[in-house]
Amino acid sequence: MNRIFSGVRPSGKIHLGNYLGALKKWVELQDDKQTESIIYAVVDYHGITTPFDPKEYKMQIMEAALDFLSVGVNPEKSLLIRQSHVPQHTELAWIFNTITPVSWLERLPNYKEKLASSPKYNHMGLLDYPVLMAADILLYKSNAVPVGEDQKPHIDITNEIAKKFNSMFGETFEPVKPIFTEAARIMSLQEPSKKMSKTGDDGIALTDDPDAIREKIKRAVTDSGSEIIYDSKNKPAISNLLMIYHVLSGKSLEDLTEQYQNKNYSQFKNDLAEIVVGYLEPIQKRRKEFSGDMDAVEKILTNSEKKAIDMASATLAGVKAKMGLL
Ligand code: AQP
Repeated sequence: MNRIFSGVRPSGKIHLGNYLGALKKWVELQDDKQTESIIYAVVDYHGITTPFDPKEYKMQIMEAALDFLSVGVNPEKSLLIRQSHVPQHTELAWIFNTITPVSWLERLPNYKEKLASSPKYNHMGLLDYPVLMAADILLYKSNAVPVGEDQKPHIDITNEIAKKFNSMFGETFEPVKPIFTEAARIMSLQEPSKKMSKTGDDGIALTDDPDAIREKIKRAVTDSGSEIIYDSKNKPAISNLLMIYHVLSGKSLEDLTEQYQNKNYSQFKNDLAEIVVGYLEPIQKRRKEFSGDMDAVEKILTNSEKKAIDMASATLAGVKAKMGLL
């Protein structure tokens, strides 16, 4: 049985990459017979490892929670928490810090990339991000994590930490597996060699209005040659757009290739824009409903956090007992 944990940093507007790589799967897993428990988190302590505005941050955290609810995270099936409201996350991370070699963290690609984009943010929190992520997952004895492909090295570190803890203090944690979707790496619409990100300016946010979506897709770069075929190596830009079209429309890549055989990029992009607009419409409608009652959203979070604290406390007590801390 799968015990699921996953999270999103409230570092900006949640975009189609986050949705297709993770959130869409989150919703599907709620109805999977193999699912035993689910915790989805706004990982606000991870969010402060890169530049953020404290005046905006509280709102960004609630915006992320709204996005979770609007895409279909159901509080009756999943716990929906703010990481910083369950203090056991950082407590377990501290314990894991004492068994994690710094060299495991320094070589991670995400650390190097984030450091390159904000060199002044070279602090312990950025380096330590994967240790906190290991704590997030293992705190609930989770064994399955739906994430985008960029998170694979962090899942590997989680397993290394779990293995090391087990060998030092006795069997405690099970191996963790990542769950990837078909669209595990949606690329930037302007630079298809980079992944779409919240901090980039070209991501399609789940909250973008129809005109903004049409404009972003119209401006998306394309590859040389006019063929509309899926070939991620030689045609990364059009393949990325085709992948988005395929997942949101349910049409196969082969059918799409056939449909656009004698059509140009502009016809293809117009149709894709309408697919995205149509797909996001009900999500945006639900978001409006939830945002009309933020007290209810707060209640969903606090109820979930109470339950999460009970689960987390049990794991932490077991960990501490094994380490001679109780
Ligand atoms: N482009 C992407 N394609 C597929 N999946 C993606 N994810 C992120 N970008 C893509 C997945 O979304 C989940 C939440 O991501 P995150 O908030 O934990 O952190 P991130 O990977 O740092 O996300 P961003 O969007 O790139 O934000 P910024 O710009 O703030 O760094 C994860 O499961 C992630 O894999």
